[in-house]
Amino acid sequence: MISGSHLLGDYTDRFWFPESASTFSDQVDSTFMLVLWICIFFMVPITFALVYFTIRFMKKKGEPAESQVSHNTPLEIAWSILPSFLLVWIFAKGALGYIDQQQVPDNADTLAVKAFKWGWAVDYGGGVIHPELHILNDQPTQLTMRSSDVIHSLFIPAFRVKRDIVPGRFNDMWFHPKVASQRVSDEDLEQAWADAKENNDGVFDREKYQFTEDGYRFHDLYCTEYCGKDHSKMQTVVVVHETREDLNAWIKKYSVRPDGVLPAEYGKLLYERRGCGSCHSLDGSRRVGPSFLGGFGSDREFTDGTKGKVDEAYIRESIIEPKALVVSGYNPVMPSYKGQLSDDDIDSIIAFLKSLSE
Ligand code: HEC
Ligand SMILES: [Cu+2]
Repeated sequence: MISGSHLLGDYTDRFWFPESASTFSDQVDSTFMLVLWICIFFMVPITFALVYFTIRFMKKKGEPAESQVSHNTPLEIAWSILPSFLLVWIFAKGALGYIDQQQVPDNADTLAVKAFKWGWAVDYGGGVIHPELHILNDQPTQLTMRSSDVIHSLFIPAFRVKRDIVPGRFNDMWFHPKVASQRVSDEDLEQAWADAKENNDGVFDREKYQFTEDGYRFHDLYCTEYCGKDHSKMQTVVVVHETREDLNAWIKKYSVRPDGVLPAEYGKLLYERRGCGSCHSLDGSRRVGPSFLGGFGSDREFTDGTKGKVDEAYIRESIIEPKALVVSGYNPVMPSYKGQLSDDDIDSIIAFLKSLSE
């Protein structure tokens, strides 16, 4: 799980904009700067004139106020028409940028992204679902996004793209990344893992090392629509791969339980990667759902009045069809993972839950 509630990336060497990493960035930044400079251009002389006139035409105390305002038609026409050209300029520049962002190129890669309270699930096909967004450099990429609960909003500051994700419909966005993420050296990666095991219970702190578990530098991706208690933790990373081979190798690495990894260990990995932790704790505390600690083998009462025991079949059903039996005292808000977790994945999760009750 990600700790803290700030961004993962390090912006200390930046004055204000994050890195400009997509073909949209320059357009968005120059529009912003245009508006900013127009504002400064007018604000400075107007402020000076305001202060100057206030002093210049001040009346002594007791003198009656008088008004000599009369019309100056040419002046009024000029200050109405000239600024309207500026407004049209701003509008045209903004509209052209907006139209670009609406027109998805035909050759774009498409990825399905699901937002949920409080995390992200990117579907890479073939059953590989991962919270990080991995894409190919110099390749237009479209995200088709949906939400399993409330309104979220996906924001990638380095790409200058942001769009709401509304439950019950698909929203999409696209971008064209133009800077590949660096890979750190194998030594640095090994050292970070050694540090994580020694000092952090094996939890890899991306914010501390400034690269991912797999050794890639990254951009931030986070939710910008206040969506509940852990909204501020709804953040992940974007990695831009240099080549298609490198991207596919990364995807393959996450496609099945690797050789030699025990089901219970893999179940813990899935628990972290797939965001079960935002609703199920491992320490006995109550979150949106019941804690996994000591759950296996215990008795349950359900909202339909029936009773049962937490066993393999019940866990499997809870994951595939969570609304079939809802534990008393909880709301039926768990999303179904039908088709998104393989049999082996579910067996691994069951093994992990068992290990928490031994
Ligand atoms: C949005 C919150 C949420 C997420 C995310 C979530 N769950 Fe749940 N889960 C719940 C709630 C609420 C319940 C209790 C109500 C019910 O039975 O549906 C529950 C119940 C369960 C149960 C039955 C627990 C018991 O002690 O009776 C299991 C097993 C379970 N979830 C597994 C998972 C797994 C595995 C994941 C991740 C792949 C997951 N859940 C993700 C909210 C969530
Ligand atoms: Cu959100």
